[in-house]
Amino acid sequence: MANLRLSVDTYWTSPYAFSAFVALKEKGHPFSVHPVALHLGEHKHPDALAASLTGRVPVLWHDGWALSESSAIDEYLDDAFAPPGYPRLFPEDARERARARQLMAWVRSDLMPIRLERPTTTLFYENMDVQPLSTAAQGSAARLLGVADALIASGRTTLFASFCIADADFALMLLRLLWNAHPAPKKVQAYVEAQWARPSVRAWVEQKRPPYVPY
Ligand SMILES: N[C@@H](CCC(=O)N[C@@H](CS)C(=O)NCC(=O)O)C(=O)O
Repeated sequence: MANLRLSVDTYWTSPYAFSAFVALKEKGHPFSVHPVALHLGEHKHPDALAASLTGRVPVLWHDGWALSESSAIDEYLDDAFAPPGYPRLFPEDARERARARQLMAWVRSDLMPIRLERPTTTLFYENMDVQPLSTAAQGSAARLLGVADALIASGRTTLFASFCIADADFALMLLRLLWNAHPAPKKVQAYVEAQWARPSVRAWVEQKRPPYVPY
């Protein structure tokens, strides 16, 4: 049986580790988790660097072989544990699969003001300080909600006919606004709520976390 291990941050707040963790859970294959203390520089240890190459989490270990970069991990898992034996992480249709990858690349490379002003600590820890969004973040929020409005069909709680890993990533990005009292259309709220109720997502959300120490 395959030996799978995932390195995540000790606080369980990394949106990238979240994506890889949800992907693994969706596959249903047993795996272990290795929390890495980023605030103590554990990811910069020579062994960790040699494995990740990038000096970041998440890192997936599969039978001793290591891979970092969350979207590469998600795609690798869909290749290594492919349908029909395992649930699909990316849509079968080429254009839907491309759209999912586009969205995943976008939430990782853009919308920086939202990521800075609504960090994931505001989702996974209580009583985090939040200030009103800056003008730049309001602009990013309008773009994010515009994309959500264009891609989420009324009455549907997944982007495509069934769940794909882009749903989890997209919901997490939207949640940065919604859980910080940002208004959003009902269909977007319903989409995010449904995604946040998925068992694979709950498994991440409900992790026991150590007290958060800013670093
Ligand atoms: N593009 C990478 C980003 C990974 C990343 O930035 N991880 C952060 C935690 S959220 C990290 O390891 N930070 C430690 C550092 O940069 O020193 C991915 O998608 O996996």
